[in-house]
Amino acid sequence: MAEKFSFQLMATDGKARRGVIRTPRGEIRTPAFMPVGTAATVKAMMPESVAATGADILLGNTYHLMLRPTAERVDRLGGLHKFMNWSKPILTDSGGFQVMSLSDLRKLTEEGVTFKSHVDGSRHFLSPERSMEIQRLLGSDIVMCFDECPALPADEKRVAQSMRLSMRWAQRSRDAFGDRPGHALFGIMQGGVTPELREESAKALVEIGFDGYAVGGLAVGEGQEAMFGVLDYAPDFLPQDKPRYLMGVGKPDDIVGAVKRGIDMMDCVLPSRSGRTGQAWTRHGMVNIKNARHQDDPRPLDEDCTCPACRNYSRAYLHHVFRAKEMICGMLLTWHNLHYYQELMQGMRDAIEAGRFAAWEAEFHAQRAQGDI
Ligand code: PRF
Ligand code: ZN
Repeated sequence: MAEKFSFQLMATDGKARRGVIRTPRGEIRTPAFMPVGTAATVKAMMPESVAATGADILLGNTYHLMLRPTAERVDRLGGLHKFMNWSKPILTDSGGFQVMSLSDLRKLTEEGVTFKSHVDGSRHFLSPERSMEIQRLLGSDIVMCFDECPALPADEKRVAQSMRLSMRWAQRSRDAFGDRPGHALFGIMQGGVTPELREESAKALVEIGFDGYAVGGLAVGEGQEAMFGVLDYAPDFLPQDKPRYLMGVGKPDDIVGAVKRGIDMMDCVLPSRSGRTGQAWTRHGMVNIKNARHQDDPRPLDEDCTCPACRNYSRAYLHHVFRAKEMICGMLLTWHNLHYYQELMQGMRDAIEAGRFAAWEAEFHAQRAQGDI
């Protein structure tokens, strides 16, 4: 019999949780940060390097992969893990969110979304059933429900209608996913910044029953204060014994604030994308390597960081390769950023286990307040 998917809560400290997700492709230590591998690659990184930063799981995208190279082709080539040479778990987003933000000429109905590809203008259709099929063909370990995330600004009536559509799609996703031992299906809570809608959404999802629950519809322009406002109550609507995933978050301080409020998993393009635009994240905040103050600086980005960018290269070198638009700049800064993010997660996991999350968080904020020196 196939190994099962499970979540074990090992320790809590306040609302922060330390746990482990077990899958046939390996364990995911939580709180977990998932690097984004949209187009079957974490840009600028070899998969073994991504693993070396400490990542237990990657995120892939239904939307991008269905358009290019197509899910059927990935399936014929042995699945996404083999195709991209990543043998650990992969979570795939369902496509709805990306259709709304990236495609042209979208038409939304009860049945699903018709849209034009941002790659070549071709017409496509996504529905809960088709999204489940694509994620199965890709070989995803953690499959996300097909949902709709309303664009901001949106009034409460529109947010409520959209959330209820997402809940009907969640039931259709559950029915289409079926019973697949070793693979998990996560529901996605919507409801904007309205507590009653968040509660209604959570109840609908729990009634259907999922292996994990995502908080969707945040980090879409509402600001950190409003996001934390929702995270102060929304995780409490979800079962204690299932993983909770905050989609598309975020900056280091967003991540720390989310873990403090009971989130177990996150993903964001920020560490990889900002690496390619010359931004490095360190304990002291964000460093812009483009800045002329680095041009004669023989020191590494961060004296205490053990990543290859910091062990082997100076700020002066990183500045130079940025200015010269050399590819190694994006490679080194992405590696550093992913390493920093994974160290942040390890720091929080250790702190929760030791029951000293509050002290760890105070130190995190104190180091950032110092600034880059
Ligand atoms: N739904 C899905 N994917 C997402 C989101 C969502 O609400 C977000 C919101 N931050 C990011 N990615 N399916
Ligand atoms: Zn480093």
